[in-house]
Amino acid sequence: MRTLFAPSALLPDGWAQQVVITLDEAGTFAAISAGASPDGAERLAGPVLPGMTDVHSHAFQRAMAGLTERRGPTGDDHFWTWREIMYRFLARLSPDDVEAIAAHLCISLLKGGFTTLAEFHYLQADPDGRPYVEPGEMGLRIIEAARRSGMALTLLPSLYRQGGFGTPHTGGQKRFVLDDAALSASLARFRREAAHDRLLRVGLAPHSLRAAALGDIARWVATVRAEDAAAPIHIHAAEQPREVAECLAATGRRPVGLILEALPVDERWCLIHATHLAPEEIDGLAASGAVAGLCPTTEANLGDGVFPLPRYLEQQGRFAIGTDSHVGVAAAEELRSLEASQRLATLRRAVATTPEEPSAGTLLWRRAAEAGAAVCNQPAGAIAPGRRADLVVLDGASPFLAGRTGALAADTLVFAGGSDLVRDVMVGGTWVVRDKHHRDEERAEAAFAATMRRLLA
Ligand code: NGQ
Ligand code: ZN
Repeated sequence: MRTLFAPSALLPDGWAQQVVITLDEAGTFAAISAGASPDGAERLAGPVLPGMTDVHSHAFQRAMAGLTERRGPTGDDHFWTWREIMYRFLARLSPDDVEAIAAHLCISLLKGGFTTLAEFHYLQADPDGRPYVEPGEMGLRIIEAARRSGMALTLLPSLYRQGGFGTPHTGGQKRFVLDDAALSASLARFRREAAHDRLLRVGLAPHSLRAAALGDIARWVATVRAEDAAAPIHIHAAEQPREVAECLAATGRRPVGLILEALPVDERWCLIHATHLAPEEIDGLAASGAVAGLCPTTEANLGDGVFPLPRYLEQQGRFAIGTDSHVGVAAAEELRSLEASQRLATLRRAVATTPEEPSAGTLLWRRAAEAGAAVCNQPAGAIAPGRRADLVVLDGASPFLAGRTGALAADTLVFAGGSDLVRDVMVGGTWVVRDKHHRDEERAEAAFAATMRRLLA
């Protein structure tokens, strides 16, 4: 047993002061007591929050951040032209490249307050579109990168079979497609890894209704759930108006409505983006218990649109955050961008609040951490007995946090700070970031830089 003392800590029912946190040997919270004495405990350097889960990542896209911000030849630049650039970028990536990119990414995310990463893994085949000889080769590299960093990982191999509703996949998409045998072999390999790794979980990511037929999705969800009833299912949905229009044309239904109606959606499903929703879809998604996986900095970067948060929160909808294309890598930045998009759309302030929780920073962090961990099948997401000890300790010595604790510290972090205010990060009882430093960061930075120089040469 180990005890930590926090001047203030974000607990399941709000901020508490003078908190003693007891951990057991397995790295799980054993007891939490507020208003306690610091005697004999390790003193933490500032206010403490539960580690955040990053529910949506395509790790390789970190290497593209900043490379796609130029006007194209026609001046008509949007999500679908970005996607073409992305396809050209990934065509040459090797497993070594992906591992170097992912290793650097994990460290950046840990320093940004994320303790778990959900990798929506669709870059699965070799450059010719054939399965790697070693089943799950690319996913194993992401597992290796996460392990070296100390970050928890939920790996979600993707079901990707077609280019659009009923149309074949294109050349740029050939690295995403695995046939049934290859996808089964990958899943079996990842499950073997998870069997002896307490920080690793495995689920399934049907890419989207565009990229897999409804019947295929239903069949694969049933197969995966038969092996593991708790397996998370993540799917992209309704990110762009064109996707909604194509779905309507092909099926007569909007994507989120169709997913809710035709698939066994429950609280272990995460609908990524879910940006373009009709009112009944907002209510239906909230009522299903599924989580909306919002990726605010990427959605802004790609020109996706604005998620209807006020109505969704009124309906008690659950949400989590993802860094997706990794133009941002800090939990605070995602939450700030989420609230900012709402203020721009509604001309209101303090949108993500309730009379009971008036601090937007507190509400956003606590709810995203709780729903994010749950929908990635990770026993984390709150500072509470029985949960894995994933902690983010703020830099109490920062002049910016002088005189601010509790909700004011959360609001300062979310609305005026970022990775700079994160001092120490713990995953499963182990410190992985100490005094703003990760033990592997110099090596990971050098490998990432070498990879980038080669890719850009
Ligand atoms: C992805 N990214 O899978 O990387 C997608 C683009 C698609 C985002 N949606 C590809 N942000 O949706 O077809
Ligand atoms: Zn995505």
